[in-house]
Amino acid sequence: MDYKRILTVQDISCVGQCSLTVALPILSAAGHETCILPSAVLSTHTAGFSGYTVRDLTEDIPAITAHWQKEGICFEAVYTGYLGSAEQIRDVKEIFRTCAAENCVTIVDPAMADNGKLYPAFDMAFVDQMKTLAFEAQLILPNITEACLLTGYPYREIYDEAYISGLLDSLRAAGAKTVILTGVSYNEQTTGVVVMEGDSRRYYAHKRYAKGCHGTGDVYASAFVGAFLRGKTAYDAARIAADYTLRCIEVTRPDPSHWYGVKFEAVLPELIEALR
Ligand code: PXL
Repeated sequence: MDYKRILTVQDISCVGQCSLTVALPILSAAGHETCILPSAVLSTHTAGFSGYTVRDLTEDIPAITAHWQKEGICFEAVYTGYLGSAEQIRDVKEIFRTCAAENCVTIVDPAMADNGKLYPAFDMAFVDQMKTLAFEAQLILPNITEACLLTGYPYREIYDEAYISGLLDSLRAAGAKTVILTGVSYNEQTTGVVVMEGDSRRYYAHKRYAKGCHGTGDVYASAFVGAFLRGKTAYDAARIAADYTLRCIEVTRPDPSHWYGVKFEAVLPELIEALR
């Protein structure tokens, strides 16, 4: 089996089933050694809770990575998610250079916005830094809002295939390599992802539930990374991650008290089976 040492850089939301509390178990279940670098510690995620605490760990990162360098520790893949500050993005780009094993795979989920809006912690200075990280990475997983912010392409809630095609052209022109564009839906019944690799663009669609769930972007990206690093093609990894995320939503939907995340743990065996 392909056993990879991955570094994932994202926040710890102590409660809320997103970022590291999702990435670590999913990547481990996918069979990879998963090293972590927390970008910040929050009492909860920022979507739907109020009065959450935040400790930005930007200051700690240079010493942590200097220690890894001294120990000769490097990673076969680096996967970034929700980051703590614009300044921290510079340090993360440095990790791509200093802690990368030969042929290291760099994957950026530019987790900063959804539904046409930036998350509360971020501003356009953060977006500008995120562009430099995203266009350096080998693979990015933006949703439509994030892809618009990365390119300046106008955000639209209602769109057609020509709009998505123009958005993908803009990403490519800006320097994006492989792109997994998430949350692409052309009708009420289905949603899906577009996988763009060079000149190839393929769409994978599946059932859509009217109400989205928090944290599914992180579940999706983590399952994608786990599958891709197990040697699946980008399209197959995108499909496996989409089917898994859909199952997470299905097991969570009957319990309205579980509004803050998805019960991804309950369907990990299905992800493991899909990776066989
Ligand atoms: O799921 C993305 C995410 C990660 N981390 C924090 C968040 C969010 C989305 O709102 O608030 C802290």
